[in-house]
Amino acid sequence: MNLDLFSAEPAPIAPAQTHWLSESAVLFRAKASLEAPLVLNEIQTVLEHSPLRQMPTRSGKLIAVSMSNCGELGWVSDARGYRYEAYDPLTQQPWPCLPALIHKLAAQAVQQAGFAPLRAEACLINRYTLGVGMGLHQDRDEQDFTAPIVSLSFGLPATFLWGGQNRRDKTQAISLNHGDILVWGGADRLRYHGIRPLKQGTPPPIRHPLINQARINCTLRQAR
Ligand code: MD6
Ligand code: FE
Repeated sequence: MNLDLFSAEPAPIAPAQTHWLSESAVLFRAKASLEAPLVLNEIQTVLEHSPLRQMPTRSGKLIAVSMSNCGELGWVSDARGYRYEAYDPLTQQPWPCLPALIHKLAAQAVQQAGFAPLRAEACLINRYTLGVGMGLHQDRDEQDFTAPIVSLSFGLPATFLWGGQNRRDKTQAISLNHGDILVWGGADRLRYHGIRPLKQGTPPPIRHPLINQARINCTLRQAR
């Protein structure tokens, strides 16, 4: 083999693969995988201040996914319903600040997806353990549906169900893997979606207590 040691071309770094799920939804495969250990540390610091908890719904049943938030506003559920709050009801303190790297990764993805810059006021942190999923829902607790949502996934792969504008529309199953970033908005902003109960799967190449037999998902939104 003739190794050209003086080639001006550096070894190409594989670009994150980009998949358009539809008109206004883009999946960037593994886009955050290099930064994952640092992002998980950022999340761990957030959770030391505002711990994960299972929130009750209006009916009194607990949501299976454990949740917390960072940023100016946090998504909460209780006997009064779903809404955004500036204070963590558990600690009665403001939610921890949105960590810098999470913000940077989300802003880059929004730009690459071709959306206007996001005012990321709220970052919901979801943790799924084996057997835990999230039923089909729309994200409609925000005031402005023209702003996109950015979602970052870490840990075990999950099956994301991508539906239509009506609950009964057919869903497409998409695997969300460690380091994947999903951006969606525009015409797709109110699509139904959910997560199948988490199964054992190929673990990511790094270890971190937050993703030991679990999946972490963060969604950043403009809430008001
Ligand atoms: C999850 N995600 O991936 C749940 N919603 O665990 C969501 O419910 C979601 O990923 C709106 C936009 C992106 C999402
Ligand atoms: Fe959602």
